[in-house]
Amino acid sequence: MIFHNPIVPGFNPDPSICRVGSDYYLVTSTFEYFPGVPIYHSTDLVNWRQVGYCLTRDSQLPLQTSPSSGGIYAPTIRWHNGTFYMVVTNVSGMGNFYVTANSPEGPWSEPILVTAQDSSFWAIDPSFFFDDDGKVYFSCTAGTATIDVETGKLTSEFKHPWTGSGGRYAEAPHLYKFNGMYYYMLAEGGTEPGHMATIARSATPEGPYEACPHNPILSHRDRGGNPIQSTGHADLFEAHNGTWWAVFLATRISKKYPNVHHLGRETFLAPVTWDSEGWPFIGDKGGVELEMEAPSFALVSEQESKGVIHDDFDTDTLALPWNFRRNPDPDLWSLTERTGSLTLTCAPATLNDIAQTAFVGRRQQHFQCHFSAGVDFDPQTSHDEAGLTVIMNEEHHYEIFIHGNAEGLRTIAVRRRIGDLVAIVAEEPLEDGTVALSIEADAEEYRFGYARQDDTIRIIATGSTRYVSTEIAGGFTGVYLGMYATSNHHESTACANFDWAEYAFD
Ligand code: 6LW
Repeated sequence: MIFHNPIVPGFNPDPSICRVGSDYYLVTSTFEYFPGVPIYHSTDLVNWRQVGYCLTRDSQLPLQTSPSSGGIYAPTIRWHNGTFYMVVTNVSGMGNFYVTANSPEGPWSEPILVTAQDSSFWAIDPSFFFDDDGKVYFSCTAGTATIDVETGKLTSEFKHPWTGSGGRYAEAPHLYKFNGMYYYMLAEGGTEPGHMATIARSATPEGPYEACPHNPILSHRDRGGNPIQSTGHADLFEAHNGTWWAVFLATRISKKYPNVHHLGRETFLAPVTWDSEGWPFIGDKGGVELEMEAPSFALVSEQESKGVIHDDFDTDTLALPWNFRRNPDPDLWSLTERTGSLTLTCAPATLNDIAQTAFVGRRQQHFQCHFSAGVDFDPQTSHDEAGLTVIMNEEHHYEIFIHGNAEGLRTIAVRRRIGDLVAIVAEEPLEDGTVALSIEADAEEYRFGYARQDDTIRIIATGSTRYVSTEIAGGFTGVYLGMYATSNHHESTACANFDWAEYAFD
């Protein structure tokens, strides 16, 4: 049976996985988005369902001033003696810390900071390894040290067990014990197309480590034109049936734009094979495919290839896929102000600002998708606007929005911001009443439109996927599709009521 990669599509980079019996839990990086670090559950490695977030409170996740691609980098999840540990870095403040829980749904603890013996340290990509003798090792880009997991205090100096095979940016270390040997895996080459996973091993955790003779054990650096690029940042594990696997990040490119990607770095799965000398390979000698042989226990028929996720905002908590950019300001959003609607108050901050905005959005997870929402919005001044956005970061985003013009009439417009070029590319008058705003996407472009009542959608502008890609916009995230409201740096009490929102994909 064949399964489809990516197993967790859309912006879900730096995956880490742990197994509890035949249950698997996976976490990914979230940068400036709130809540942070989604936790996904699977029993078959190919169907994943989000069960919560590890970081749900301001005290765990201060991101108020985080720029795009600041905040939360590269979590590792481990389970030991009945406790889940999720260790991660907040590069916009807290540094390296971990939270613990008895159940993956939470509650997760307050953060425990990782503190070095004598001084502070700056590093990313933290990981825990629980050895059989009770020692716990903390690895990160600064090296490996022993740690007291009750207090977060490191109990030895950092030492690099192995510095890699010579690629730039040796990072994402994970220390493991497999078949009586210690294995130390790294990512090298940077997270772009030169990305790879490399490994070394030793009879003791301290070393000396011997490099795998066939490093890299995963890379598409020489597979230009392959629809999958930038494979790396992996986590290895043995499944409950004795087979071996890796999860790792990779990007998908389109035929028209083979040198850019806009859906972010996504989570992929591939089998791991061991050679007779005890060295692993991920996939087919380091190469992976969009379709691969599934684990024998996988329910491949359930893997979703199309679907509609519709939200009527009838509950008093937001459904799991929705996120804020940075910590939400409770004055800017509500599910109770108008029953059955998501209300966003026009915030002074715009999507261009590194600030708490009135924004609720979700990952774009598929090239081909349709994001739409019904909105009731009466701008009070010509500064008020509300609508839908395709956003990669503050400097690269497209909007379809309703606003009031100087004559006090409503108009609907499409704006594209590409770096320092900002343009309204379409605008037309709009009668009173609720409107369905619509963004249709394929691999190459977004089509912005709207519909009144039961009318068909009228497309008024397009925007290229290329200019919201990571290679153009910079950073580590992927495109979000969201609802927003702003008063463009003025005071306002105008509210936009979103009665429903829908994400459909095929
Ligand atoms: C992460 C590093 C990386 O910390 O990108 O691809 C950084 N690997 O390991 C941000 O995701």
